[in-house]
Amino acid sequence: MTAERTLVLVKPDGVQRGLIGEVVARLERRGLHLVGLKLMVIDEDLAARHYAEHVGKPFYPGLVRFITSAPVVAMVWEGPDAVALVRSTMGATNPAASAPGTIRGDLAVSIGTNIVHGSDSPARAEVEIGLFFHTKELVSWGSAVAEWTLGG
Ligand code: DAT
Ligand code: MG
Repeated sequence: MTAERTLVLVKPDGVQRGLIGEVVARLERRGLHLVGLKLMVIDEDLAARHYAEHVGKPFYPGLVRFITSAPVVAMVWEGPDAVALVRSTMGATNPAASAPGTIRGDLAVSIGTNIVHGSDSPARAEVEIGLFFHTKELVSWGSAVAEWTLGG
């Protein structure tokens, strides 16, 4: 089985609202495996690299202002199909369209402040993990319950 990795951010609104534990708990309960974690403030340069695909869109300046405005929690989660599993646990970008039961569908009302980021493809995940973490900050550890979550 190939384990995939993906970058997750608890965005400034999630940290300010005390939802770090809520996001971590949902991903842990889903069965994914945490391999990197840090609290940090994103600077303008990192924001520009992370959100490069959105440069030039009308919401881009506000997005950069928001993501650099207060600390975030950056994490790397691992598991089969980790990218897709995180995206489905997050819910749709616009909370008005996010299904109840998802992080955004349960906890967010605004597209600008939607609590959580997750990489949108395995290729993008690799790039984003490299932006936020040094290889030595990622810790691989054997999960004693893996056979019960991953089907052995
Ligand atoms: P996602 O975060 O679901 O991957 P995205 O990559 O399309 O969504 O956009 C990145 C973030 O930018 C998103 O979480 C919130 C913000 N954003 C996207 N579209 C927006 C819009 N139309 N108005 C305001 N903010 C927007
Ligand atoms: Mg995105």
